[in-house]
Amino acid sequence: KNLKTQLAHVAFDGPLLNASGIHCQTADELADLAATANLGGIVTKSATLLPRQGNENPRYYDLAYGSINSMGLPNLGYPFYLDYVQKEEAKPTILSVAGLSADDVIEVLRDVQNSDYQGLTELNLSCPNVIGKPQTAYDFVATRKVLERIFEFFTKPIGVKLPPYFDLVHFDQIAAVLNDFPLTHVNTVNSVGNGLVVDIEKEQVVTKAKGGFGGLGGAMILPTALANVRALRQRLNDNIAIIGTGGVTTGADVFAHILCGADMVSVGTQVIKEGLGVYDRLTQELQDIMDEKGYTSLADFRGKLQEL
Ligand code: RRO
Repeated sequence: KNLKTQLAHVAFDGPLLNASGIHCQTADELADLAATANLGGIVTKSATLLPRQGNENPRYYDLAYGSINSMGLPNLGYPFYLDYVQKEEAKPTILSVAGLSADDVIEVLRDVQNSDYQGLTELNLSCPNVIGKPQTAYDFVATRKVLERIFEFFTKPIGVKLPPYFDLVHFDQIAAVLNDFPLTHVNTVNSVGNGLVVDIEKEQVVTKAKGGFGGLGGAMILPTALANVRALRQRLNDNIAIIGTGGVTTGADVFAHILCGADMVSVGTQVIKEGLGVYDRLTQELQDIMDEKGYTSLADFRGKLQEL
């Protein structure tokens, strides 16, 4: 079977990625990803202009049905990740970039543009956990403005990471913005922002920052993630690829993302629960489903979800 896939000019041996933020902040973690079988490519922790410690602990909490996090964008600063992606040879990379302001984003992307890096970049417009900062992509005017500024000078392949949307009108509105720009891809979804988990024994929240409000991930967000992949695939230009992220715990979930239109699929919470061996298991389970159905490539079923 052939699990090959592609984003813009970049070819991947398989469709699976780590979700940004998952096991990709330090040099050691990134080296682990480079050595992970059945991981098609490597996404970096979202990088900011300056290094950040992130929010106070506890900032990640494991749940039976997923996870909640309030990490607060801890990262080593973009020069580290820009250097890393230029040296990585084992797999294709996606350099994730975030900003505390549009000016920060522009400054980082100018350096990416001026570097020798020829791979993919992804602008995170959807971090829910930076204290006092809204998720940019919920503001359609601000999103258009930052993309206009970026494409005045940026000529390398770049996509965006989006938050989940919950209204069909919002899918129309974000797609209308994104379709006006030469984006390589859209990565959907980031965590479901500002959930609240309650420990009833302690009568307490479970993460420290923002009074316990944090981003939800894992099995509980799968239907939301699939809806976002499907709704955006129905609305975005054909030349914008889709990375499906959210709620994957089985090969069947990977299959579902691809059926909704995903070109690649990333895994976050389940990597933390199970370790990097998860990519072997998901790949085997996906292949078993393809075998059963007689499919030999991802294109045989990508985007082919049927309506009743
Ligand atoms: O670091 C985080 O708190 C974080 C980020 Br930047 C993000 O994009 N999504 C998320 O769930 N956590």
